[in-house]
Formats: sequence, C-alpha cells, structure tokens
Amino acid sequence: MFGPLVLASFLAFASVVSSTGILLPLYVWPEDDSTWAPVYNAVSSHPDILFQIIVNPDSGPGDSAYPDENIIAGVAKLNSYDNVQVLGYIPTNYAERDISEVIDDISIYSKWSSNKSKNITVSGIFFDEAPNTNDADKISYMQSVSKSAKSGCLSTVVFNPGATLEDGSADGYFEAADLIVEFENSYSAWTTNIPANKFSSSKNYSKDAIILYSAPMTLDYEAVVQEAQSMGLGAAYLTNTDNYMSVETVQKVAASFVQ
Ligand SMILES: *[C@@H]1O[C@H](CO)[C@@H](O)[C@H](O)[C@H]1NC(C)=O
Ligand SMILES: *[C@@H]1O[C@H](CO)[C@@H](O)[C@H](O)[C@H]1NC(C)=O
Ligand SMILES: CC(=O)N[C@H]1CO[C@H](CO)[C@@H](O)[C@@H]1O
Repeated sequence: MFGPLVLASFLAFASVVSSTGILLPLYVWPEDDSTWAPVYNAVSSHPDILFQIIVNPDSGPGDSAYPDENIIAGVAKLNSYDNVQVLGYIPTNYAERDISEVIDDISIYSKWSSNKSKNITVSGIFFDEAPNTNDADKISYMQSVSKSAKSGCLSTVVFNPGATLEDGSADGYFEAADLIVEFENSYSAWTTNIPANKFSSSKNYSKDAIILYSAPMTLDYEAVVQEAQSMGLGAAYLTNTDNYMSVETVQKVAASFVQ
C-alpha cells in the first residue's frame, strides 16, 4: 500500500479526506495561547479531518466591530490551518429573536472577514437555539437568516435545534442549512436509543451532526465516532463537561476517527 511519504503527499493534495468532520463548540475564553492549544494540536495532527470550530465572543459577536485581542489572536491562529472553518455563534431563541438583531450579528461577523489584515475570516454561522418545529413562519425565518449569512460571504450555515426535526419540516430546514445538529444531548441519552430514531430522515445523514456532552474521558468515544462515520453523518463531537467550557476531549475525539 502507500508508504508514509506517498500518503503524506496524497493528504497534502486531498487536504480533507474524512467525510465526517468535527463540529467543536469552542466557547472557552482564550486567556492566553495555552487555552486553545489542545485544539491547535488536534487540528495540526489530523490534517485529514475538517474541524468546524464555533467561536462565541459574547453570546454572539458582541457589540463592537471587532472582538477582543485574545479572540483575534486565537481565531487568526485557527485560520492558519487549512482543515479549519471558523463559524460565528448567533442565538435565535427558537426563531423568536428579533430578526434584525440576528442580521446585525451576521453583519459583524461578515465585517471580521472583510478586514484581511486581522486574519479573522469567519467561514459561516452556527445558529444556536434553532427551531425544530413544523411551523412555516419559523422555517421561513431560518431560511431568511441563512440567506443573509450566505450573501455576506458566510457560506457555511449550521442550525442547532439539538433535537429531531418535526415531521414535515426537514425539507424546509435542510434546504437552508449545510449542517443541522439533530442531536445535542448527553452521552447516556445517545446510547439509550437506536441512532436512526434520532434523525428526521436517513436521507439527510450527510448534513446531520451530533454533539454529545457529559461524556467522561473513560467512555468509549471510538464506538460513537466510528458509528457516526459509518452512518455518514456530517459531523460529530463529544465533550466531558456539560457546558463546553473545556477542550480536554478534542484530541481523544480526533484520535477516534478511522480512515
Ligand atoms: C483592519 O485591521 C487593521 C489591523 O488591526 C486596523 O488597523 C484597521 O483599522 C482595520 N480596518 C477597519 C476598516 O476596521
Ligand atoms: C495574518 O497572517 C499573515 C500570513 O500568515 C501573518 O503574516 C500575519 O502576522 C497574521 N496577522 C495576524 C494579526 O495574526
Ligand atoms: C438535502 C437533502 O438530502 N434533503 C433531504 C432530507 O430528507 C428529506 C426527507 O425527509 C428529503 O426529501 C430531502 O431531499
């Protein structure tokens, strides 16, 4: 088969080969370079995995044009890796938040991207507290904010309802999103039911993501990641905390991927 040199050059050309990626909520504040170092290490040691990394300066981008210096330094560093897409966090309060506020947040992230000298380009938006209901107004709200992001060059759009989309709503939501987190729950909730019951349709697996919290380091991450890969899910992540304020598990998750 391939020798290490051949494989290395293949990876350099193909850049990202695993179809399941990592969707990492990176909410921990970067006190200094060391805070996000486990993420930089996982990203650089797994160039074949796409890392979609959500940054969240202030439950959204915050009110000023640019984020704090520590965030700027961290995001610039993340952007120096080819296998990273940085996504900006925006809550929608289940499509009840005033849509003009959501659009203002999108504009701020879009402006980060336009100042090339800062290297804080954002590739897309992670819309948190996304609705999962079969409600025409909510579907239309999500379609509007997605369009607004994409027209601001934030081309990757992720919705996080965290739960299965209601019957009849999958087409409308999936049409507007590149990825939908249909399962955000504890590790133990994941293991209690068969996976197929957690998604609206197996037709959308490649655009589905799971985020499992409260998954102690001693648990079998490989089984979950490899199941996600074999189902052809778009992305997966596991964390040992229940608040995403630690990046202790990122290396273990990345190491659980098989090629
Ligand atoms: C872009 O970033 C540079 C470097 O930090 C800064 O000096 C400049 O004012 C910014 N430009 C705009 C339009 O904000
Ligand atoms: C932006 O990236 C360029 C090229 O990689 C680098 O020279 C520069 O120092 C970076 N600027 C910041 C603010 O990180
Ligand atoms: C993008 C995509 O594959 N969408 C599919 C999601 O699942 C529904 C069935 O619920 C299909 O009709 C869509 O085509």
